[in-house]
Amino acid sequence: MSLALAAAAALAPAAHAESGWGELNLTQGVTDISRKIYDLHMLIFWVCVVIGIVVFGVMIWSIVTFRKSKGAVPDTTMVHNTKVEVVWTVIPVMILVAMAVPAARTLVEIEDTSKTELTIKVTGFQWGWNYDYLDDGVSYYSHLDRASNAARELDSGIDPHTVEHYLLNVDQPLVVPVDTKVRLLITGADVIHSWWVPAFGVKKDAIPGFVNEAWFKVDTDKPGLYRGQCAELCGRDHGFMPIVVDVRSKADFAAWLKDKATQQKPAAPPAPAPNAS
Ligand SMILES: [Cu+2]
Repeated sequence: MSLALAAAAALAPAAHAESGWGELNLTQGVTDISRKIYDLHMLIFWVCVVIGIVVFGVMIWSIVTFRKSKGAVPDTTMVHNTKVEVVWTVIPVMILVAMAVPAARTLVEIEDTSKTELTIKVTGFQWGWNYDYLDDGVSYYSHLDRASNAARELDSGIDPHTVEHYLLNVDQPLVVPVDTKVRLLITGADVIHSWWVPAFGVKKDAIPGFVNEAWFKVDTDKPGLYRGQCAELCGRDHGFMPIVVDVRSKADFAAWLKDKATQQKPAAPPAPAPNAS
């Protein structure tokens, strides 16, 4: 048991590396929540490793030590033995309860959408996303970019490998500031979609008639482009509605939002609600 834990401790830093075997692991993401989800994943992973080593260890040891050729005689009192039954029920229950505590703590944090600084309504539709900055009157659609769209067509003659970020690029990304608690109100316009950006630790269903909440707060030193996809099989073009989030500094974001708001002013009043067209 202690040997397994020592091995776990020795191997743990390797899992953080972004190359070699580390690439097989989850990424840590760029938000506090995504890191907590990662830590939770690692904790449960090592609990599973220890359980695996202990169970297989006992099993292999018993098979080798009590084999027939060494004159072992089956112990029939072990069958339906109450003591044994109680022990191997109580121990797993205790392990499960112990794992549920940190998991519940993280879940509560994920669901806590209080004290948000910016609210954006996200509407999934066949096939793309609509982003609506509720407090600023800015609203626009985000579709698969032209290069990917041209290459994906049947007999297009374009090699997808030549298209940068093939099927993972959009015409207009969602723009958000760093170090800001952004609340997303996620809904669907036609069928169920799911807004998923792994680096933020956010994956939430976009269901027609429901408004789901999610939030993220990107680290101050991690502006950049983050990509995701629709994570709910939503029909023919499910694979062609990627998500790109452009995380900018607070000043850059404010300038962008102001620009966008003045651009959209004349067209804004007649639009009653985002509609799939
Ligand atoms: Cu979808």
